Amino acid sequence: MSLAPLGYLDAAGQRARSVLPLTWFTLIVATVVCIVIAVLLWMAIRRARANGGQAETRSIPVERGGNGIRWISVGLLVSAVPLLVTLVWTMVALASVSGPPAHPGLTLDVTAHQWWWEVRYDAAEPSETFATANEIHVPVDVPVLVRLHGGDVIHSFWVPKLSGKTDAIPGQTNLSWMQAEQPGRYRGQCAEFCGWQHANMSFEVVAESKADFARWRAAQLQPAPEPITPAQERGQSLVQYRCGLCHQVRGTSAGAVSAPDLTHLMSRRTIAAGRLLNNPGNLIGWIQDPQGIKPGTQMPDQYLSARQLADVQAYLVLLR
Ligand code: HEC
Ligand SMILES: [Cu+2]
Repeated sequence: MSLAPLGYLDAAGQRARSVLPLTWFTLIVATVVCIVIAVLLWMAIRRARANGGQAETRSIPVERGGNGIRWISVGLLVSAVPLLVTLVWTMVALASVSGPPAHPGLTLDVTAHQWWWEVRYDAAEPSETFATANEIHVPVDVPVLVRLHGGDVIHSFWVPKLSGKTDAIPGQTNLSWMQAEQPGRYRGQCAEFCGWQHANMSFEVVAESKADFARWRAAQLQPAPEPITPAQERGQSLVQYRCGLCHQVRGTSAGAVSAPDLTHLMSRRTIAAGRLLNNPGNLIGWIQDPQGIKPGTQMPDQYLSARQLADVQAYLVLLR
């Protein structure tokens, strides 16, 4: 499965960019400390070896003006200064990323579920709102406010290249935000252990030009395409009565919202929160055996006949 890389050592958005220098600073300091300690340890071991394997049992008195006290002072200073710098720097970085944008160009409601992400696009008009899953489209250079909700247990929303971590907690709305600088796909991941399939709870942020975003949004607002062939018609009625108690397909009687919205399923690159690439073959595999692919997932195995599976597939691939 090839998701966009989950890199946190470079940034593609304003919010991540203000944390990046601090990340590098602490990484370099920690690496230097590790190397210095390793070298000192190695020197001590060599010295003991040179002594015929016997540790030196000479005691050095720690007294004022003596050599011992001077080393302790130097050691304290060497560790206190970087710690102090890190503390102040952390406060400054926190202050610059904590405030959500005062005038967001787009507001999203993201609900974290075991183990997938529900994404709602708000608008003043109810007919202009829609939901999708595990793939968040945003326009570049626009501050995007993300209201985070917890569907069941505590999860954490993390898009390292664009935005820091913010927890999604049941019964509480936390705010996060991002502002992408360049078009691209950025990997996101649940960053708070939330159960068996925590590792398979990924998503992608797709940053695109304002025109591309407007086109995508207009397409998402459309109801599902109508079935054309008899197989697609059989598939649609099957989806309505077999899948519609969890899934929604707007424009049909499948209207439940406890699972990913399937209205424009085929517009997404992956399924099952990044677990599989979205293609007709993987779709069949998933529908037949979600428990084998993502053990413990909230979608039960469907036990469809080969004919039913083919019909469902014929209908689903229509949902662009
Ligand atoms: C009991 C509820 C339930 C039923 C019934 C159900 N599903 Fe699901 N389905 C889910 C849940 C929950 C997920 C999210 C699983 C995950 O990613 O961990 C899901 C995920 C999916 C996905 C992946 C969507 C995405 O964007 O990631 C597809 C496709 C899908 N289901 C198709 C179907 C079809 C077709 C049927 C009927 C034959 C069906 N489901 C029946 C609950 C259900
Ligand atoms: Cu999670």
